[in-house]
Amino acid sequence: MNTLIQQAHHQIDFSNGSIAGKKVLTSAKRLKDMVGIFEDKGSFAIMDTNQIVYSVQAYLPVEEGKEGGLFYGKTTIEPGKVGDEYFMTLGHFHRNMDRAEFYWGIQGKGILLFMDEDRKCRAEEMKPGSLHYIPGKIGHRTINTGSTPLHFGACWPSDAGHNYEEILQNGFPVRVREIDGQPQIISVS
Ligand code: M6P
Ligand code: ZN
Repeated sequence: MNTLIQQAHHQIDFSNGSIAGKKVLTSAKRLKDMVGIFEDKGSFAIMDTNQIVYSVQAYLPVEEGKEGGLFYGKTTIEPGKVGDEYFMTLGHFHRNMDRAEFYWGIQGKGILLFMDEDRKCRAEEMKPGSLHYIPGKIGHRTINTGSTPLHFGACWPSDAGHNYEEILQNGFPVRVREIDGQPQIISVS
């Protein structure tokens, strides 16, 4: 029997994690999509709110919500700050609470914040090659603390879903700011 070797359907660019192929979705969050997320409203008000804070590529090989599949994502957070608070993702819990996720750093540097259901937080440093396991029931947000784009990959179950409400309403109890030129995690509630 002659078995034909086919090309993979998708190709990852290892320099930044971006993926090429069918069914790859792209989206962007601009400052105007993040009203109320950053603390310094005065600085926010004088910024160009059309600027992109982060962009996401996602490859969903099966329908979202279907059990048993996996999704691949790549997020790029631009370098930048609102006042002294670094650009970050919105952050979310999974709608299907107990679903876990892997993140891994590809290029740039940042911080991954984890928050449990009691709002207790911890943080891991993200850098090229760092691998982060996000257990179920843990909210997660990523912050670019560097001066170059932070590119990171993600893989999560196709029935995880996104729950943004809790974090949109109550935020995280910590913020990541630049203080004396260094990123610092500051408690805010
Ligand atoms: C990763 C994954 C995606 C997520 C994206 C942006 O790629 O976790 O599921 O959508 O980061 O994060 P957020 O949805 O919190 O804006
Ligand atoms: Zn997630």
